[in-house]
Amino acid sequence: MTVLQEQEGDTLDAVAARIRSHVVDMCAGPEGGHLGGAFSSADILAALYFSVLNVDPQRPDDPARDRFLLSKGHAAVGLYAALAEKGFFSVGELTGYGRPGSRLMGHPVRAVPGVEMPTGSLGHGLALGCGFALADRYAARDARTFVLLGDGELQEGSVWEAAIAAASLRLDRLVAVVDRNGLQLTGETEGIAPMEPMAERWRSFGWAVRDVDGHDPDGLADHLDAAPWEPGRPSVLIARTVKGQGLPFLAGSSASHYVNLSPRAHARAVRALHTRETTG
Ligand SMILES: Cc1ncc(C[n+]2csc(CCOP(=O)(O)OP(=O)(O)O)c2C)c(N)n1
Ligand SMILES: [Mg+2]
Repeated sequence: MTVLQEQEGDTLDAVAARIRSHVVDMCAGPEGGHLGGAFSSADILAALYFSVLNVDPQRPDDPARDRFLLSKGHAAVGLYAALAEKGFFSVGELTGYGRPGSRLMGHPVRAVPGVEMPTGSLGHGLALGCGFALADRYAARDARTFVLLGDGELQEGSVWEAAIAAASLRLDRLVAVVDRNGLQLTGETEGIAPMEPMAERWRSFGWAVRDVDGHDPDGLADHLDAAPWEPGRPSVLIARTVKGQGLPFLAGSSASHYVNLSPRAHARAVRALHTRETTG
């Protein structure tokens, strides 16, 4: 039986805090996990699943649903936490993450309720999103498709092919979110392949652009709810984030990218999250 986790009167901040807490627990398991990018996108995921997306965990295949694609599929632990909190499967299932027999693996697959496409090889989500948005148009459905991209992922040329296609097809039901945490696997994106001014780049490709604080879930929800922002143009929200946001000893550091927390590090992380929650 599916256990519904959504709690009445929940704030988006509270949901994001629970997502981070589940991620910390999963990253202490045998598989470890991509904590940094899951933490930078936790507020985005909370806003999407608990305010924006028209999805029903009881009807995950409803043709009229909105779609969400985690193009940066390595942040799977964040997605699993959000899906479990939303009620697509039980929160208890998260303890099986990365263990033999579990469907919750290091990268998401379609066997997991709520996962629209398997992702993990970077650079494909936006093109897939174009396909979903086009299919909705042909079927005369007014659903929207949201795609979450990493900022390092933007170095993949296929992202820009998709950006060109979306603009030329006038796919204004397509919304991209860039998790602009400034870090990729091995260091700073601006040191490796500069992308600024990022808003201008997207604008020049024909997209409507907003450049915002990625750790304000209510603000994020307002922007995403309002898309499309310009008729006939796809929308991209550049969400300014911090990789590992929420854990002082990892935040803003490449070391947060992938972690396998020891019992001691796990206890420290739990304490840090608790302190953050109780002191704001
Ligand atoms: C095509 C491809 N190349 C390389 C990788 C390995 N890889 C996994 S995560 C990552 C860094 C991604 O950085 P970013 O997109 O900024 O993600 P975030 O900072 O949100 O974790 C890389 C290179 C991959 N998954 N796919
Ligand atoms: Mg990044």
